[in-house]
Amino acid sequence: MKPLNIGLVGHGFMGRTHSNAYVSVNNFFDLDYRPVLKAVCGRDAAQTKAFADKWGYESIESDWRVLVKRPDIDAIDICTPNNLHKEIAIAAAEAGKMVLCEKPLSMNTAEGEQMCQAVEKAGVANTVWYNYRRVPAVSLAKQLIDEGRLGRIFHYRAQFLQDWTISADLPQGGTALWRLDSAAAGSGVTGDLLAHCIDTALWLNGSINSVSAMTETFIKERKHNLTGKVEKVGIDDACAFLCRFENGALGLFESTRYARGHKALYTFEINGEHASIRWDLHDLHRLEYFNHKDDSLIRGWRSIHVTDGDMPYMKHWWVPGLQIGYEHTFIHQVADFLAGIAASKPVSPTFRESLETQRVCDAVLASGKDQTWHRV
Ligand code: SOE
Repeated sequence: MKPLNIGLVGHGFMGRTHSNAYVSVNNFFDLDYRPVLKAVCGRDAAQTKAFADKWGYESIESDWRVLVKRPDIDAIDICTPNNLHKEIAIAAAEAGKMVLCEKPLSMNTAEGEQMCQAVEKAGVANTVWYNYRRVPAVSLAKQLIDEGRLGRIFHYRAQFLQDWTISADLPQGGTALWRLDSAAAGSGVTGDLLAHCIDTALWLNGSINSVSAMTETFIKERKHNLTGKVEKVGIDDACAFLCRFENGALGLFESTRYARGHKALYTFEINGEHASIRWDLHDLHRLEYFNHKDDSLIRGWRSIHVTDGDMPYMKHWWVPGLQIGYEHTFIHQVADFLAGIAASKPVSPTFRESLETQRVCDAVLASGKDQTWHRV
């Protein structure tokens, strides 16, 4: 196996999911490449060292500018807050490195476009970690739709509900709470959660043409961890939007961090002419399927346990009936990325494909502001 030397920037929650994927992937997938954990980069030397020791990174860096220039690094993996994605990705591409970037691609479309141009000009492999595509049940949904089993699609409905920011005492900004700080995150639930729903929707149901959104910031001021002062909150706490897809389907999307009782409830339902499907992250190994062509006496919603070897990704895991979870979606993305570079083929979603999600997010946020329909 050829080594692929990884330089990871950032070692929070996503740094862990990606590192776990790198160390596990070759145990389950037969690939030409093997990720080597060369270096992890972080601002706090003690924390970065502890992370490196835990996951097996060979070295640490405190400045990503040094990391991206290291000749022993092949691929830069960006797990930082969103406001650093652009600068790091462009510098990495200019240094000839492959780039794997956490979602969302960028703070906005304009930044994302610059990132696309940088990786395209450098001709380096690139991908964005929209991991939910690679839940086997979600990949199966894609297969069923592409096979035409749903027929014409009329409705696409998705929600991503959380409740972790309800307390007005929760500060914004800094290590764990940068998602609440618009300067670091760009937006709130739109870029953080709806971006997942939009990525899946574009993949499953094609382009979105126009959107009409409402956004709300329920807690208007929060103490800022970096300045110590109470500051205006610039993110959207909740967002709901209607949309029209290119294929004529109507879309309905909702996301909030104020849905008491819901921690990470990502669900979608798609209604077609012949069949419907729905999926729920809390039951991620199941795909619900209703086929109108079934004999009417036994017609009803069936719950497909997506664990058989002929279902997407599952032949690489255990035996039929034994399910896998959240962390495996990242392993699948690494496996696909490594197979892609071996075959010199782009790995979806590329930066360019993810820019489409960014465009929809921008249109949603603009519509939330002026309360009119926006074309994407
Ligand atoms: C936010 O809480 C978050 O961690 C997102 O940033 C992730 O992308 C999502 O998968 C789970 O929720």
